[in-house]
Amino acid sequence: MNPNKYQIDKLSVFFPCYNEEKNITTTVNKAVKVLENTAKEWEILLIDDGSKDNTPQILKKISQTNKNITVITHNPNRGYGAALKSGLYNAKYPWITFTDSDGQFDFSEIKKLIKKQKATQADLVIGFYKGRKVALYRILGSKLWQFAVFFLFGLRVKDIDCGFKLIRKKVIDEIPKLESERGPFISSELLIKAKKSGFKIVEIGVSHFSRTEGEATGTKLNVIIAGFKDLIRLWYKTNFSK
Ligand SMILES: Nc1nc2c(ncn2[C@@H]2O[C@H](COP(=O)(O)OP(=O)(O)O)[C@@H](O)[C@H]2O)c(=O)[nH]1
Ligand SMILES: [Mg+2]
Repeated sequence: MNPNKYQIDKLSVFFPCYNEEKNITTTVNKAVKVLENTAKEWEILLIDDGSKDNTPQILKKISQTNKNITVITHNPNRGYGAALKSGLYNAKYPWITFTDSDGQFDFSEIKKLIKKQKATQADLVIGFYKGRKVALYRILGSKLWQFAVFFLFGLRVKDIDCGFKLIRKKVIDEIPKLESERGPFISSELLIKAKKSGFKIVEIGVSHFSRTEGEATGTKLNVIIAGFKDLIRLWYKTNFSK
């Protein structure tokens, strides 16, 4: 085996999963294939966030096939932000990456993110969508959200909530504790806190595909309201409390 084939020494990968029985096996199999040729040492954390379908049983089986794969379970469901926090705070290696478990991203593009990190020495390499495969109203909603984050926090990125990122673990260890649970604010919160702590963020285009199986939850009203509450809470804390 050629030891120089690897692009990175140690990498933690995690996938947030909510009712992904039809997608998760393919997602993990693809990721393992990529990791075997990309990282010398790696782990995959599968975060089951109180799924109501067969996801828990499937995750258990997958984790029994490979000692590098672990399942973290929330019961009941806490939300996307909470799932991301479980992944970020339980990852053990110096670099952490995550993406969706529903097949909407191509995990092999992690190689591009690693290359970009090496070229720029960034602390966070964050994706932006090269053509996001969701309905137009969702793209407009995201742009509005992105403007609110720019207006309130001065953070300007191409896609505030693109679900593919590579992060130095040091960022997670050093920024103030992440608080978002239910809503989509977690991605903004992470970037706002990382930028404020002086970490370098660079962006890279990633492919996006339509969801072919399962259901998206990001457009539910309670999820959107929770996101706005988190946004206002952090803005208030940043500006008015010590
Ligand atoms: N843990 C957790 N993951 C979720 C939740 N909702 C969605 N996800 C996962 O987060 C990823 C993105 O969710 P999705 O609903 O497809 O959002 P979209 O791609 O923006 O439409 C997928 O991998 C989902 O399984 C949730 O409540 N908890
Ligand atoms: Mg999705």
